[in-house]
Amino acid sequence: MRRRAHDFYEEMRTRRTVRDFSDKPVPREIVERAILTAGTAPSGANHQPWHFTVLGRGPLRRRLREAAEAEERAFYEEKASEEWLDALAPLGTDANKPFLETAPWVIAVFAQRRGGIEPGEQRKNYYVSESVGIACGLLLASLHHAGLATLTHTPNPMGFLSEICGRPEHEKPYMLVVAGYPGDGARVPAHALRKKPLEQISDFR
Ligand code: IYR
Repeated sequence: MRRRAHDFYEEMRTRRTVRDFSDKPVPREIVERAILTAGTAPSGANHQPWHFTVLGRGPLRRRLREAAEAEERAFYEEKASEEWLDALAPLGTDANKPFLETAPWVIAVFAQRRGGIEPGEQRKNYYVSESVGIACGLLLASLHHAGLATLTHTPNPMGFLSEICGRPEHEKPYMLVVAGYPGDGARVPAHALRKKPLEQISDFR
């Protein structure tokens, strides 16, 4: 048990958010398996209030990039407070999101306000955002375990995603997960390597 807990930590702590992706293809099966893994997450009343729209490379990806970059430009040039821009500075992000076109896969995650378990059901869902957040964590862990780099991306607002992916109004666009191989010479900011020690993130009583 100790060894398994230790080994899992050692593996997960090598996960890095990457913002520069290669166009090298990744088999669809890897993404399918990661989504099945995400689908094992606990959820309110086991309603599994998530939907994953997987965008391979193609015309939708250009639309996605253009729409996301338009929102990001508004964010970086007008909407973001000085405090927020200051917090982002060590990451070196900006409004350009070429990876939305180059990476082999972009997974758009939707949170279903209504659904239930059976296909076509429209029951109220519970703890939607908690459930979908956990599922996204498992999705990232699975993709990392498979040997892929990932990026969680949340342009704000994300309404354009529903239209591009053809999803209904009662589903809230939750997050984009980009997956693939890092681009040649991809680098991660030193800031991202600083993880808080156990004493700072926990206490035992
Ligand atoms: N969505 C923007 C800004 C951004 C916000 C946070 I908080 C980050 O941790 C990273 C980026 C973008 O993707 O550039």
